[in-house]
Amino acid sequence: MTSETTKTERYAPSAIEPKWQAQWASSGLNDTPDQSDKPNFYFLTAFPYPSGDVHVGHWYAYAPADCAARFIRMHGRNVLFPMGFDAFGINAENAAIDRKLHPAVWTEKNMAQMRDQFMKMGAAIDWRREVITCYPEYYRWNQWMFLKFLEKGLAYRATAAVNWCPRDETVLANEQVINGRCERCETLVVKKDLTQWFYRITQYAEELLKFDGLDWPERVRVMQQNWIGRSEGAEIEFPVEGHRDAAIRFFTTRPDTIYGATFMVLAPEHPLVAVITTPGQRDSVEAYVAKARGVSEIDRTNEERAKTGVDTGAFATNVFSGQRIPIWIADYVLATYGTGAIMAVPAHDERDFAFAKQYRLPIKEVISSDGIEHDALAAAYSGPGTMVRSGPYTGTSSEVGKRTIASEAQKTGIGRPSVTYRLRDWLISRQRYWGPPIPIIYCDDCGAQPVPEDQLPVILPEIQDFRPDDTGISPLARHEEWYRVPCPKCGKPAVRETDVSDTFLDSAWYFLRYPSADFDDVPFDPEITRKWLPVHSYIGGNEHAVLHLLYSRFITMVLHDMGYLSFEEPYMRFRAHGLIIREGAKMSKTKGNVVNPDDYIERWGADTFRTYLMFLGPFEEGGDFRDAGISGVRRFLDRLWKTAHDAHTSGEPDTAVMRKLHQTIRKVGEDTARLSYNTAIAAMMEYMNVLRASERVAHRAEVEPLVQLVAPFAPHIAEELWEHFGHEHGVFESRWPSYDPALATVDEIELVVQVNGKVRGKIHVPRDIAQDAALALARADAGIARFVAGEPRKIIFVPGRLLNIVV
Ligand code: ANZ
Ligand code: ZN
Repeated sequence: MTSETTKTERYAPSAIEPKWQAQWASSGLNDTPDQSDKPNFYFLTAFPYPSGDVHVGHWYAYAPADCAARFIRMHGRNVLFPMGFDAFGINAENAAIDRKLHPAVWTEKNMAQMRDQFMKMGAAIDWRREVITCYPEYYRWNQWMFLKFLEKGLAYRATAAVNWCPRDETVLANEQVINGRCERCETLVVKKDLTQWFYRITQYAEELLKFDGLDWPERVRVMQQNWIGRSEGAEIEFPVEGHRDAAIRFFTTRPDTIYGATFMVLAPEHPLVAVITTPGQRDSVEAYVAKARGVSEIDRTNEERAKTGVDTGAFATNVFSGQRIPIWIADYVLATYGTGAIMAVPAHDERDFAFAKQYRLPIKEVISSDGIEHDALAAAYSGPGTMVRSGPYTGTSSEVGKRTIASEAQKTGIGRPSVTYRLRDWLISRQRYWGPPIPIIYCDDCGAQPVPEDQLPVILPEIQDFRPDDTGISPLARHEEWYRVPCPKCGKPAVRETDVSDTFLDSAWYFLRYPSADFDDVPFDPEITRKWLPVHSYIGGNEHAVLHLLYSRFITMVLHDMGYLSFEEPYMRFRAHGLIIREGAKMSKTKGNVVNPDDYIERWGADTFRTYLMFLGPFEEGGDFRDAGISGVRRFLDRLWKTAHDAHTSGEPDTAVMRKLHQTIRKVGEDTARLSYNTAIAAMMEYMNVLRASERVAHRAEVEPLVQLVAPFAPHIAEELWEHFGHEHGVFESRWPSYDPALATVDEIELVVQVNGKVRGKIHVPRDIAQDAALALARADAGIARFVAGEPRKIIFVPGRLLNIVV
């Protein structure tokens, strides 16, 4: 069919978008089979919690992910692109409480709405595999895993001073406390003594540091490594005077400084405090201990804060120097790190130095940078050097000293080399309603008994008084009819655990469930799992860098070690998307500047909105949403529409245009593969300009491949134009166009970009680039974009040399 004869209709997204969405749904285009003649590829994006609104932030994560999934499909892969809802948890529960609805009702309503919004985005989701974490068919497997962890000693119950969020009225995992505040509601977290369930993630600290074979951003790996916080050193003990059995064991990363340990400090919560404190010091010690309880961890670890403490009156012996050294308590020593006690070396540790100054304790230099002994130190010296005033070790380098002192301590039986981690076990109990009940039954005679596997799931009952309170007792504990059950072991009356488990446990393994969503008898089918996993590509937010990603890795490693999985890492490639702002400002409801996707779809169409979100900045860095910018993208699609409709088939395509086409195919392919959407779109726009600049009607061979390049970004218009070109099968069943390497080589130059006359960067561009295309590429460069706010007032373009943007 040639198009010269057909009358060109106007591009009307509102007509074609619903049409194709319905068509894709009914043809099952997005229903990915478990096996096909193409290799499988699992493309995952972090599932949302059912807030009821697929907002612009979601779009910013999901539209590019959808683009990548479609792109990979066009490269001949059988791509699984599933979606679900992280439906349990405090967010959903609080929102339901605010609206005076039951969380189940609220969640259901929202999920329906959000599915609809995903459809309007044109997302190629395989909905048959939807995973909803608040359904018993999902969370029974959380409970099953809990039982498996319990069997292996990886789940345990302990009383501990745990993080309590007074606003959410529940305990939090350490990972959910950010700078001393609740990760969710930012309320200051306090300590509370409670008996809780923990997962022994610390047992996997070493494994979690590895990242073998993973393609992850360096930044995320470093964040996890810092969170795990591995420290190498030694554990050594000093005897306490007058207490035969009470040696104080401490962890140090600097055994080489041991001759400079002039006092010791215990955490106020240390169990030996009550044992060793002398009668004369008892009152002041007890007062200090009581006060320390009210101080947040963030304050206790704040380097700037004035050091406080109290003398216990007791003395220890520094076994190495032979000196008698006082034992103090101070809140800068944490009960939960190392052994909760330190040897204080004021000459070489800043905190100890400040403390010694405050309380006039002796400061003894034992490491010297120049090997010479100095009399007074103005500040702690924490660098390396030569050991001085250190008995037989004097003259030894500090690096060597670290090892020799540790092994000497080991020889004499008072210590050993040791490794400490900052990572704490994962507290999984929550005193809330909206989560999976922890499958345990307490019997007076038999203790904590697991619910037998064949009695799973322990169904969360539908109760109306599900609000939390500040007692630390769960809402389910108000429901005798639910929690009174016979002991599974002896049959006597017993009670269920009334806490539910952390939502982060739900999301830690959801990716395993998608491929096996249909299976009732296993959490994930071994054969299906082998076909799809591990996940090839995962896109999520930066906020997941530690919490969710670390938990997922842990759960995967445990399931691997139990023999359920053949791989140890869940996500081979991970990329975090950036955040978008609007006209330079953070979007917020109070400012009233939040972009509502529905308004934009109505005005511009989903294809334009999607493409603009991918165009407005580098995906991993985020960008600035500008209403003026979106019209440029729409103009591009309008032109594509017209050019495709006008295209003819007579004669041969233009050689120069074809050269540019091959260069464009290459660039769009390479850029999209590395999620550099903005530069890929800029390249397509540039090509469009070349097509139009040739002042002739384009040949079909010059346009048709462009429709394929556009398809992952703007799927509806591409499908429509592909059909217009007379193809029997849809554009997503077509293969991504290939390029001729000889034609695709680009003669590139370095173009200097100025903003208001100041050089702000250089970009690599084809020698013959046109002004518009150069401008688009310049604006796609993050370094330059920072200086270009709003629409430029004037452009000065010297082809092949310089672009000056006046704003
Ligand atoms: C003596 C010493 C001398 C230390 C010196 C440092 C420098 P990282 O690197 O973070 O692992 N420490 C040990 N347990 C502690 C606790 N529960 N609360 C507060 N501080 C504690 O830090 C290890 C160092 O932190 C340890 O090495 C110990 O002080 C202190 F020149 O021991 B050090
Ligand atoms: Zn019993």
